[in-house]
Amino acid sequence: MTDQSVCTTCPYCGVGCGVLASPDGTIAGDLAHPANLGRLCSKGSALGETLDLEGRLLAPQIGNRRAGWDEALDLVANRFRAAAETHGPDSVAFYVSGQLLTEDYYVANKLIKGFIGTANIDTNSRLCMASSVAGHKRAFGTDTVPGQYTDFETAELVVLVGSNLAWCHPVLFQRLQAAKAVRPELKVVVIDPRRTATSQLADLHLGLRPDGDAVLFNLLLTELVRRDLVDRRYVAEAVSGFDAAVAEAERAEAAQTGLDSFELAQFLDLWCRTEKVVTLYSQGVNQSACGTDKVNAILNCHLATGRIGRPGMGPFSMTGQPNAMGGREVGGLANMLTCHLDLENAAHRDAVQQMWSAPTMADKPGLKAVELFDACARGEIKALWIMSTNPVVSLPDADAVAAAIRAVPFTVMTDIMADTDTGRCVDVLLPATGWGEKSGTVTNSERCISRQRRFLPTPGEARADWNILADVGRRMGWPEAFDYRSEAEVFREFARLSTLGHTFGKDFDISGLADLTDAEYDALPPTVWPVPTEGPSGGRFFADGGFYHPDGKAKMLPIAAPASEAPNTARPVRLNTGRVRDQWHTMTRTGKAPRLGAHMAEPYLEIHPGDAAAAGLSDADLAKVSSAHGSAILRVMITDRSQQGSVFVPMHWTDIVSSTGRINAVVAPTTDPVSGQPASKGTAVALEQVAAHWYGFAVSTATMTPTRPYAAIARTRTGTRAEVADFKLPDNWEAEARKILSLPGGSASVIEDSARGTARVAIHEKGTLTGLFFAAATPVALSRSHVVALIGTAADPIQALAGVPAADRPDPGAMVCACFDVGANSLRRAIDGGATTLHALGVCTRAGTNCGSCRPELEAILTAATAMKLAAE
Ligand SMILES: Nc1nc2c(c(=O)[nH]1)N[C@H]1C(S)=C(S)[C@@H](COP(=O)(O)OP(=O)(O)OC[C@H]3O[C@@H](n4cnc5c(=O)[nH]c(N)nc54)[C@H](O)[C@@H]3O)O[C@H]1N2
Ligand SMILES: Nc1nc2c(c(=O)[nH]1)N[C@H]1C(S)=C(S)[C@@H](COP(=O)(O)OP(=O)(O)OC[C@H]3O[C@@H](n4cnc5c(=O)[nH]c(N)nc54)[C@H](O)[C@@H]3O)O[C@H]1N2
Ligand code: SF4
Ligand SMILES: [Mo]
Repeated sequence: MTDQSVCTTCPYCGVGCGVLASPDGTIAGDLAHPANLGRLCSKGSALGETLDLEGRLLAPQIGNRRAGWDEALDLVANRFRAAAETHGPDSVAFYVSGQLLTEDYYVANKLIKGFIGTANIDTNSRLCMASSVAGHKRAFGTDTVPGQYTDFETAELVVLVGSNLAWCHPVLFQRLQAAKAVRPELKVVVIDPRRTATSQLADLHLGLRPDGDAVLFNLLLTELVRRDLVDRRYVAEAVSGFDAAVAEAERAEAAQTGLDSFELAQFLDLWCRTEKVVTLYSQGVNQSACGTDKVNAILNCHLATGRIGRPGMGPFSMTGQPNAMGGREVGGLANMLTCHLDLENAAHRDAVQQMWSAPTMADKPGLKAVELFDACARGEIKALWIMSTNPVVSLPDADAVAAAIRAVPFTVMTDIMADTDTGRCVDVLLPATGWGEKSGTVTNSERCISRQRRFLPTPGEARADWNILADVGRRMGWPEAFDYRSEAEVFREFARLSTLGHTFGKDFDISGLADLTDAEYDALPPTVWPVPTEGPSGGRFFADGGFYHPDGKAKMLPIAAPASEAPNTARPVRLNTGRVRDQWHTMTRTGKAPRLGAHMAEPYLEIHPGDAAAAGLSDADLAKVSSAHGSAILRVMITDRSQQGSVFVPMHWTDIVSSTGRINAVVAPTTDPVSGQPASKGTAVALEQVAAHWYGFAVSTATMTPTRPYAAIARTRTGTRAEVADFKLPDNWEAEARKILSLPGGSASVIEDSARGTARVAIHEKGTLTGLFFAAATPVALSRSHVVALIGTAADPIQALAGVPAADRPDPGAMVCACFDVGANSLRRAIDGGATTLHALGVCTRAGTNCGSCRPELEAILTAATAMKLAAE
């Protein structure tokens, strides 16, 4: 690292890894950070490729014109004040994000709940953690994750429910993998309807029926009772509701899980006879119409056995975003107050109001995300401010969300990027400083508060989110309450407020940090809360009870099986959605990094061979996926990783990079009745083949945009690449290619074969190949990585149009290792050459030797190659 490197925290997932970052873009893992001990995944390692200013929003914009800050903020303050005065405070709303820093989040909450006087602030955490929050509160009386990351390493059994940890929390996955390598007796069970990179590590993969989780854990509860494994003392002293929970669980029917009796028995037996068990869960649990029930079904089993809060055991809700946890601390959700206090408790409200010297105080829960945008559509919201989230891509029924935003008379968005799907729908854009340019704190999944520190200059006129919010607060008429000069001041105020947590017997207390000097705040090391003024800090919760319901006990809840859905003949397939390894949500940042774009370069539909046959789909076809809400067109990827009846589509593609890949246009806005969290993993859809007239692949030194009925753009090291398809033949292939490639200049070489319906165009300028375009009547079959590598070189255009690598340039194949650009073909060649272990592959090709995110895929390739060899012998 350079001398200028700064210790900061990764802006992506809830693992919350420590990063050493330099202004020149050099990035390394922080050996001293307890979350990662020096490791970084592919996204973290590629952070340096995302820091350029291309596409950034660098000045406020009103409509399409650039404006000064004074004009923009006066407008925002006036319109919000006017809306609240004319239509009441509930006509105003904020929609914020688990990617805001705690300081930003705190100021947003204070402004709207204490000063504007409405709780109409919800966050994208509603789409993410709401069911866990609700489940925790129902069971523990508080929203608290009891355990620590080290529990994974000391457990004897780790059960991952609805979590693709290998791709979504890769560094924690690596810690688990390393622990298992040292202690092979550590067993791992993965519960997920589809096989994933995570199941590669599993001793047992339970491909249960979607939403079969609550029934599965009910079966476990009854098995624990049957085997007399209930911790009677713990239950008597610390738990209520045991009998009712068990009585309901006894109604569970094994058939509802869709598992065969042998694998079910294996799981029950493992869990029952292993004291040290951690059950980690994520969006396969939360994002469901019965998500909160799933959470409580899991918590019930840990409570009944007292396996909670002790080293190596406990339930563990994995947070998604870097500050999902911090948002919960400041009370970011519409039904929460700051510092784990209750919005509906008058004493709590009064105490906060007094500390804030606030003129008013929201006294009833506000609208939850999906309801909030429904209210926008009905005309009930007159002024809306969206910060650090891209709801036109990430909320279900997303086309309706876009229309709802457009229906609000005054809308503002604070973002770092100039052109986003949501930004296209709003009136005012305010430029925020991004990661590396701003400073504050985030809290990760294990309650560890870490500093994000500035190491880059402020670009253009951008300002920190807390600073923009505070300025609007001052302009709305509250100069003293929002008179912050630094993020440290905001943090101290928040820490001071958390003494109220202590006063009211809540667990969230960081009052021990209330007197940090600016220098101490700058130097704050990773710190696990609670941090009270006196007494021990950090640690686990609930080993000896001490819950936060009025009786001090935890509650076990009776969990009924979800009602079975009637078969839907018009839309017979269930749409499951989620993440890919190398993209972050709506791609505004990871989409910039060439090495991250290569892993999965277009939106796809993972489908079982049986479903594909039923829908008449072949590999690499285009398929239209439609629901009652909308449709998307995606590339077909046939695989038995998906179970029959259920397809998987990644959530990341937007209108900025694709014409038809924004999958939330299809997802139904069904929500969990308790938490209000959308069921993003279970929409009924129909599938049909889309027969395009021609299919194409294009690579260019220019920035291409998605202009054809099917198009998906990804970054490359020399420009962009695109997959395209259209329903009509162009009059002239060269003109068509130039339009797609965005290359009006240079000379063209064209090879057309109208009999076979193929056309190939190379554009070259001054001896350099600037664009290549391949079109065919069927999906173009050629090595993408080979073609991509030719752009910007002096390769002969006609030879390049052959599309096949010359003997001296072997085709690397689909990219697997993002750090060293190692493709599947290169790996297979190395295996054929005798590299039959992960280590040997690393020595031969370097694959998997940097961030390690691709190791599960390397193992899968090794296993498949070994199986092929065995079959051949
Ligand atoms: N690479 C990458 N990493 C990320 C993110 C990202 O965008 N990209 N985002 C971060 C965020 S905010 C979050 S919330 C996390 C999410 O992290 P995860 O929850 O691990 O990720 P998902 O892919 O959304 O879903 C996990 C799995 O749930 C399964 N699933 C679907 N239905 C069911 C079901 O009924 N039961 C069970 N048991 N499983 C089911 C899916 O098949 C999927 O494999 O990832 C974080 N990390
Ligand atoms: N179908 C389906 N939908 C889903 C999910 C799913 O699994 N399936 N998962 C859901 C989940 S768990 C989540 S968390 C959401 C995530 O969905 P979003 O929150 O909508 O996704 P992001 O792309 O992370 O959006 C962050 C935005 O903030 C901007 N930004 C980055 N840094 C800053 C900053 O410092 N300040 C400001 N003001 N802006 C900044 C980025 O450019 C980007 O526009 O998606 C949800 N939607
Ligand atoms: S696991 Fe990867 S994305 Fe998550 S915090 Fe660590 S480096 Fe960042
Ligand atoms: Mo999330």
